[in-house]
Amino acid sequence: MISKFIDNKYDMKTFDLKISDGTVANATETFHADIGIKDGLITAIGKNLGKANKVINADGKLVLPGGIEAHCHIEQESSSGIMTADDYYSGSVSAAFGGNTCLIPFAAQHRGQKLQNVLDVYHHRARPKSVIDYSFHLIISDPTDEVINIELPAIIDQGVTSFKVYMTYDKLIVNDSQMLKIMTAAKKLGALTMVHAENNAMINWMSEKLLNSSYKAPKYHALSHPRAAESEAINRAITLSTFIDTPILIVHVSTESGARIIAKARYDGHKVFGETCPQYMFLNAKNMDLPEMDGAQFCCSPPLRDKASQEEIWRCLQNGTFQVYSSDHAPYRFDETGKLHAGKKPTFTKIANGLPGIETRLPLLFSEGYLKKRITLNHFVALAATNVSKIYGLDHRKGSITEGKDADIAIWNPKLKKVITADDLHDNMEFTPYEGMEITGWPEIIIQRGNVIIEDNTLKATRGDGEFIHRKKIDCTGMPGRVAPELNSKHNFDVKFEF
Ligand code: DUC
Ligand code: ZN
Ligand code: ZN
Repeated sequence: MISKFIDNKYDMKTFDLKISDGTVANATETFHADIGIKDGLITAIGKNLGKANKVINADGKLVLPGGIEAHCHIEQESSSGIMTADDYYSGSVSAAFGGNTCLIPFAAQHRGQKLQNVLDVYHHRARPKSVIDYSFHLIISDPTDEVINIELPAIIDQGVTSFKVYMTYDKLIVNDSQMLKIMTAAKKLGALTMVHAENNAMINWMSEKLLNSSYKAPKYHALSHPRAAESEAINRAITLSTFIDTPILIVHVSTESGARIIAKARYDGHKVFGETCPQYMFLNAKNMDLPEMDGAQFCCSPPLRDKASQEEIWRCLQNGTFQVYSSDHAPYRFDETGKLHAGKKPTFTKIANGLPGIETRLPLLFSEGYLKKRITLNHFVALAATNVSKIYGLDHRKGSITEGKDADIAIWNPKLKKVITADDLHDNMEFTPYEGMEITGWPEIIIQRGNVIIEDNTLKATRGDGEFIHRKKIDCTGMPGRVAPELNSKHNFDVKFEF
């Protein structure tokens, strides 16, 4: 480790806050330094910085950028009308206790809704409640011409520069022509298309076969979403996006076969990103083999796979196939408000899909990834914050400990051991799929734009302290891509396609 700062060039200033003597890590470097904070920004990094109104001694601690949780469902109605258990208060508090200082949940369009109305509703939900900063990704389920040509450009101008589409779920699914239409708009507008890639027909076919043979218990959910359904859809989504040369991010990848398609596309220089989630690294389908309806607590889509898949997903995180590691926090309680909304003993097809995990995402990776030497500390920071700050257009504000950026900092105690238990978590759930796991290394002090929001295991922030962050357009510099020859006027008898 280096100590790269020796000069005291800041002694004329009084900082609002100074973090002294910590080991600071970014995605590219680790060093000992003090950090001076003024007016919500990191204004100095060095040694002997001078006076501050408040000093935090971080000796023996790791001083890291605040995590950015880029895939979570907060105060969102599902397409079946079920509201997530967390609103913007409990969801953001739980995220903060898990080392995060920024969230990007979804603003979900259901069919017939205007995008501006959807976005306004989510602003209205988040603004008075979120304790940490936030942006939104849109979900597009109704890509009419009006939505794509008129409404979407206005949304992108408001700093919401990414959206998710679904290749499955009857009320959300978009077909291939709609995907092309959406992706073409994304290309023109500088936005990123996120894709839930699973083949709907294969899932329906498997579900019908299982139900017809009376296989109804929660664990059969895992069989009803075959691996091939994921890889087929990933292949199709990437084929469409690379045809027109527009950036795409495949979310919550659970299979090695899917990851390989992403890796190949990236090798070929295409603008393709991949995301995975802790559930595919720490859990497997055996967790669903429980009495009665208990397995419902582990129903998510794509589903949990097997032990071998867990190792493969770890490998793809290590080798960079996945740049994004998100919780996919989709909190549905184990009762009639959530998992069991369709009755006390629904078939696996009627169980709400999704797992909680916004608070455990980073501690799990820190303990089992960094401390067990599967990834470096710098790679941990990249996955916690830096990569998504760049991919989703937040890096002008967040994602690293750099002079001029928001003072969003998580101070980690690398030695603190705790057993995960639902009672200790701050979300609005009564279970965690990671119950009983012993984790070493937890965030202890969380700082949001220079304000200490968690200290001594106590929340200091109040509702509404979080701010909406206007994101930049998507920058894929360095990812050359190429449009298909049929769309390229050099190779298509000079036919000009407008993008
Ligand atoms: N997709 C998600 O992204 N989250 C929860 C369920 C789903 O299908
Ligand atoms: Zn999804
Ligand atoms: Zn999700």
